[in-house]
Amino acid sequence: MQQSSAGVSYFWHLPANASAHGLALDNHLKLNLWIAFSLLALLHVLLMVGLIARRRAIRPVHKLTLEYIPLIAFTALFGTLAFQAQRLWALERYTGADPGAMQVEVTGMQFAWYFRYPGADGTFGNTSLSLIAPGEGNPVGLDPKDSYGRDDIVSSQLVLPADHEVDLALRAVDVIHGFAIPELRLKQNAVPGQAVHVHFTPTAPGTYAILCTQVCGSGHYRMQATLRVLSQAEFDAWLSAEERKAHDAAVGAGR
Ligand SMILES: [Cu+2]
Repeated sequence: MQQSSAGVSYFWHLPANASAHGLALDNHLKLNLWIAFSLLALLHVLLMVGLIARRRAIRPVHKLTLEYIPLIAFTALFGTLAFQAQRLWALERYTGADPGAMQVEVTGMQFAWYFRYPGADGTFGNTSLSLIAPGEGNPVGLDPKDSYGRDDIVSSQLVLPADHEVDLALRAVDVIHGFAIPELRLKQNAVPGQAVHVHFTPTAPGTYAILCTQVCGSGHYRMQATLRVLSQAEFDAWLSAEERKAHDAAVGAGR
């Protein structure tokens, strides 16, 4: 379908895809819409034929033709579509993350998103709900006694390298929030008490809005963050700068 200069398909009203898995989902969505549209048109034609035929009092159609054959055909059609959708979304996004995928933890709270990277040691430090204090620079509740947490990087922006798989662990500390990035064809609830993993590969460098898609309270409308997808070299430079900041903060706090 024709794309505008901003990358929006006018016919389908979809934002330009920026993930490795997005094209297959877009194609499946379009296939579903074409099938629904075709069936709508076909059933209207059949309705008209039925109305005209009844007036002419032709012989009745056999029950097998009228009921069972369409029933079996629709069951097979929608069963196949549902099975394919389940494979594309539930199976591919939630299982089988690459062992080398980058680990990032996402925390949703009324009304902000925070992103945590494990730092140079590759291990997340412990967190505790009782230690959460956004006003004091500890929005995810990092435990200062845990040495693994000393190099953890906490950011209000999600920054990722292009063409590298990322494994997100979604958390929520108060109510259910909806983590959504339309350009990455990604949407998953963050549920208190759970760490929901979803993995994907961003492909197009750029800046994208991260939205909350669950009405989570009076400030829901402003619960937004930004995803920046960078080249690998730019990402490495950003990560080094953040690691230095985290180290200086830990030294300053006497950790
Ligand atoms: Cu929210």
